[in-house]
Amino acid sequence: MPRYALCWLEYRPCDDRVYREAVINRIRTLWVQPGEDIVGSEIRDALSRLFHHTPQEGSTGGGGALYVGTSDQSPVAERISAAELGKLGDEGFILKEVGERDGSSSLVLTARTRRGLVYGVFSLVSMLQRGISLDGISLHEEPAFPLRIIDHWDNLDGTIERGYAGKSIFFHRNKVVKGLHRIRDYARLLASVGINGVVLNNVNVRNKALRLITEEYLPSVRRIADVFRDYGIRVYLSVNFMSPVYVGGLPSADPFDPSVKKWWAEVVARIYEYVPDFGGFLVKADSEFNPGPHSYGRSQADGANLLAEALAPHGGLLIWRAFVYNIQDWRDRKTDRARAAYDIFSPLDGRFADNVLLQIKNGPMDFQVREPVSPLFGGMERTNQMVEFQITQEYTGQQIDLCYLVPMWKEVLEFDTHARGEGSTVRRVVDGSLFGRPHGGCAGVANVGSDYNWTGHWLAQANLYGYGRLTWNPDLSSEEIAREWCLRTLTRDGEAVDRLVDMLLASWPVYEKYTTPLGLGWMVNPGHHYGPSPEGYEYSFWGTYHRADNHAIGVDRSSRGTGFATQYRSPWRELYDDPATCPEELVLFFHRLPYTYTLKDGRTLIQYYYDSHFEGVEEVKRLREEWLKLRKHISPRVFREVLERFDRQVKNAVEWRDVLNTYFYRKTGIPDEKGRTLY
Ligand code: GCW
Repeated sequence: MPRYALCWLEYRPCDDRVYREAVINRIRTLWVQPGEDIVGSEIRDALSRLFHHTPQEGSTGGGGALYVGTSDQSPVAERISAAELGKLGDEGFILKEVGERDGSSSLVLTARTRRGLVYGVFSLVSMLQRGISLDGISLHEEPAFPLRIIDHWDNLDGTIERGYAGKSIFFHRNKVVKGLHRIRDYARLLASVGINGVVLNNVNVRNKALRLITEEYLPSVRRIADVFRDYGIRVYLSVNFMSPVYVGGLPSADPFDPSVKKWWAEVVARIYEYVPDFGGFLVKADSEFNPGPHSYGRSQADGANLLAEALAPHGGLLIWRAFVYNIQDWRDRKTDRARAAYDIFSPLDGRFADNVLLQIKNGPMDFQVREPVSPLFGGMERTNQMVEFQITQEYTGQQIDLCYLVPMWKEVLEFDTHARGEGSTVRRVVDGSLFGRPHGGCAGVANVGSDYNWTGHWLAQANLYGYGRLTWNPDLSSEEIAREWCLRTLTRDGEAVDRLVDMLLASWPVYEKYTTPLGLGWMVNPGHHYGPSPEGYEYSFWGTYHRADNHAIGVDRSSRGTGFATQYRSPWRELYDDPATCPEELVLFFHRLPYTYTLKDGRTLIQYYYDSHFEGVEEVKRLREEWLKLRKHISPRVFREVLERFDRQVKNAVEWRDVLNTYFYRKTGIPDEKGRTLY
């Protein structure tokens, strides 16, 4: 018995005879560039499992062949014009039907680099799985973002911070795992959706993880990097800013101290001896008890540049997180955590080295079910920027509740910052094009672990898949991505796929309905963050308050309050500033409003909250019913395990409904207009 599923790379034999014949005729012979064993075995494996087909090897010169090789290989160069090949970028590929001299036709799959070939092969495999015709095909794809990274919050003891799918697949009891099979399949899964970087360890770098950058661990890091390299993926490490002290035994980690600079330069040089294509470092500093440059009276730029300078000679990147804020006294109403990143970083624009990227969470707070887009995107024009998404569902149901996040991420990428007039989307900020920056991209916090299905909830695989696909091509719709994933992973039955896609697309709005709609956020149980606790964070030092009393709720972040809304460019700053023009789904993020405030459809705020929670529960029950209708299309194990998750989700939704509605009823004394039960 395999110990894990292969997700969307589990090839179920094709039962469409016509399609099978067509593919076999198109790929009677296969020519793969010598040395490209990985690429060759991927295509052979897929053909044999999907179609029980083993093509002849080598070039016949006639039609019915598939040629796979980089653009400098003669079978490729003979068949595709130099002009066309010249348009290939570093990671792109071309898949094309070409005419042969005898009037027949062949297929060519080519790229400038190995990495491009890997993406091309997996893209071809995806088409074969979905039964897409190769007749007349002419495809040239390039990834939208230069960096497409997955961040792991894995600790060396094997636990995962905010992990909901078992233990780390990299680390076990302070060592790198022995067998690398699963890591290899993980690399295949990631490469198959276009990922090109992986950060192996948690941004909270403690205990043994501090030593990953030393010779104690570098031989093991190399083993992992060797596997990922086969699939074009670079390895990165999270490091602790205080490493010179904690690891090097120096008295200080001050970025201006020459001995600190020297220490980092030596550490980095050693890493590159083991991993010549090492990607770089990810750093969480001056954030949630991780010290940073502020401890030495230095700026965030000083801190980042210190490490960037050590990495630069080797071509490494330094990814610096913008998740910097101070802890707060709940009595203090002036400080606003939402403001922190912009206040700290925007004055430093232009001060970061060219190989530094600022990694900014999608929202100004912390991965809530709904937040506005961070105003830092578009607030810094001379700094490389990355957006950080949370694939792991810390605040969105912890892979017990269904929550397909691609629509949320698309909204973020499509948000218009107006930094350079209309069309200045976050997408164009982080792909580097808007401000002409050399680096940019996306990071997603992984949702995988050692569970058989990798993601706890089988359907949460769609988020991992979707994150990759979106960072490759953000023009794909949420629906297209969901459809691809369902077809490749669950079933080829058209109606069943339609139903599944509808369920996925409904899931985020439904989750929002029964938790904290209108942008409120934060009413979760402290610590683990699952389930409701309306005042769980109200009197803490985390800066995450709603300040409900018996008249009103919410933080006034308008120009009359903390001023957060003024961190945006026009027209957003004006639109957000006024509750009447603020997008309703965010109205309680920006405003403090009385419970009797009238929303656009005429309902009061309190009635909206009641309705939303009652409806949310009904909709979760409907999702469960929909799942029940799919029994005959889904493998028994997946069916059973997903049903078990839906049962838990229904309970969770009921809990949210009853706790929140009761909380508001007791605060306000206002009954539900429809007379439903409040406790
Ligand atoms: O969302 C919060 C999490 C922390 C996490 C932190 C961060 C890794 O609750 O567990 O720490 O964000 O992003 O640094």
